[in-house]
Amino acid sequence: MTDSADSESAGYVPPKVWTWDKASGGRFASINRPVAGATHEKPLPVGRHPLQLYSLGTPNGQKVTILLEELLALGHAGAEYDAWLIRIGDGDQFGSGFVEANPNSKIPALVDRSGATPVRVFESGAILTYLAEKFGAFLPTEPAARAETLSWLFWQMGSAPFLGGGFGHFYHYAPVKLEYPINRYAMEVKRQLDVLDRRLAETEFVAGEAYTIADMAIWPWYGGVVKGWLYEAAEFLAVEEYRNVRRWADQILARPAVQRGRKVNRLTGDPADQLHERHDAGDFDTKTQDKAAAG
Ligand SMILES: N[C@@H](CCC(=O)N[C@@H](CS)C(=O)NCC(=O)O)C(=O)O
Repeated sequence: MTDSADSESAGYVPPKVWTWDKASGGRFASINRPVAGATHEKPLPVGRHPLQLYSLGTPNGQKVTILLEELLALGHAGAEYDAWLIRIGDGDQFGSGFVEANPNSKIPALVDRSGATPVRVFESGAILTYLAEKFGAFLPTEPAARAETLSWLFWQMGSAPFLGGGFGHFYHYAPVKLEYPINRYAMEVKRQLDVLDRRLAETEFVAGEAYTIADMAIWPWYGGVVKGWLYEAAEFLAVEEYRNVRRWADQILARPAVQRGRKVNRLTGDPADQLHERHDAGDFDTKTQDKAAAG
């Protein structure tokens, strides 16, 4: 199909200058806007732990809670954290306190209050790197291994928007099903899965023989796809083809810290897997949504 035939079939001719059409609809219409900054005054809550996380249990949020749970499992008591829920569907990311923590208004955002001056960190890849360096874990220091880990971490940061914002949006969330973007992004996502599958045929974990922050970043997205958790797209993408990714996804899921991390700040799925806020290690036993409903 030519470009012009495609735009005719979609019935859209771009105007000379784009303007904000509030009525454009779609799943995220109520929160999407073309300007940055706060919409309302709302300071962020602060708990008793050194690390304050403001997040939601989406794949981008899970990366950080998985790392924090892994650090705690290794015995790093300084990784104790309060995980506060940011309801992005309600616009919490546009509150003044959140915008101070992340001027980009997207979860996750971390504030480290362990020192004399609070340190804000935003962008999940930056948060993973900051915490891995702070605790000296899950990011190799030997230059070649470190380069490989950071390469895969940045691969995830650059690739996942095609999976989520591209494929997931047009296949699952868009109010109309359009062949052109679904084809374009399905092709790219399958290419990305093949990149991972070939890599994971060579090595146990994505950056080599050690489990690193690269696995923690990639797993919630690409592990989620092959497990059939994202966009109801497992059959469409024929994920059974990616045998090495499936082997790796199961291996990561078997880790108790991963199982805990993926529950934190989660608002969807089985109530037993939803811990809306985490302020104490014991919350996993007492405060998941099934316990809340029962109690
Ligand atoms: N590159 C960012 C992406 C973060 C992101 O897209 N967060 C989404 C949820 S998964 C969000 O907060 N969306 C709210 C909005 O767009 O207003 C990261 O990795 O931290």
